[in-house]
Amino acid sequence: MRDIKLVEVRSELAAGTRGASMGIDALKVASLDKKSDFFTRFDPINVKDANNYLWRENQHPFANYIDGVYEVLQNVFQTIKSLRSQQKFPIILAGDHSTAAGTILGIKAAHPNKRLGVIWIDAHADLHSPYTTPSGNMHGMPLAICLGMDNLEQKQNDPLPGTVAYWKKIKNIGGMAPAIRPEDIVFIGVRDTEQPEDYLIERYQIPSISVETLRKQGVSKTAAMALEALKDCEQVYISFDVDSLDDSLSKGTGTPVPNGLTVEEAMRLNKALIKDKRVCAWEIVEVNPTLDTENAMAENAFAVLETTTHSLITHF
Ligand code: NNH
Ligand code: MN
Ligand code: MN
Ligand code: MN
Repeated sequence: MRDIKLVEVRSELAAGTRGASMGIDALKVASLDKKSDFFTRFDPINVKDANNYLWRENQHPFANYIDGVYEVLQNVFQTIKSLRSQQKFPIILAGDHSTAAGTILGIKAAHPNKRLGVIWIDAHADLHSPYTTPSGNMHGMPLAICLGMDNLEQKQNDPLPGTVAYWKKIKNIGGMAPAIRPEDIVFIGVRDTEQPEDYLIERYQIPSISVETLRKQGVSKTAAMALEALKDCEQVYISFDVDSLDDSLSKGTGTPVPNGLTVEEAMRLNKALIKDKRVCAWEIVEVNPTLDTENAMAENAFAVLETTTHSLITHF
């Protein structure tokens, strides 16, 4: 039996378009429309956001609202560290993807001696730092935070000293940086990267399973491959960014990308992955209903959330 705890983080600051904080409530609307009892089964924890920063001027080019993002990541970190210390299984519903760094750092802090692997299902690699970001949006940075990597070899930007100070503080949340090693990441569905990210993927040989490969070899083999690549890890975290789905299904996410997964593929993939006993947390992010028509992305994402949770409950 897994002791599931639902965690809600209405994060928003690290995305480039507004509205991701409403993604969680859009998932709830989708569940009501489907007459699902999902949200009656869990008593969620609400992690405090810092969305009030949106009404201030951004002080940090190349790491937008990093002062507010730091606050949110601290809060996520504390929550996840505490849940993992009590052996609970967090299912995290978040707005922008920067929260994944708080989750990973929290998992690591609860069990510092257990090597942690990450399965990153996303159209993007989220390996940027303030020195390489093309947009300044920190949802493109969570893996660099956990790896403690600035990637100065590929430097494109000159962040302000105040920004650099916050970046150092963020990487050091929990005080045990780096929380993960590059060889302990597996990408699935990544298809929209920038040159500085390609450099890191190539340099550290980070496995990246394309949508095409997944389709060719099938979902079960793909899940097995991903888990096998993390065979030296004692715990595994799965991060599901809904922009891994194909952009023809819905435009309800900040950065939709063509040639992505079908909902069916995403459901089967997550369902298979979560059956590994080392998996200790699962996260779904980046639903933005303000960019959508008829809540299509939330409906797709809710199907993935419900199926994955069901697989977790029935398997253990
Ligand atoms: N790599 C781009 C950037 O840093 C896009 C990141 N957007 C995401 N990541 N949604 O998952 O701006
Ligand atoms: Mn992402
Ligand atoms: Mn993405
Ligand atoms: Mn390996």
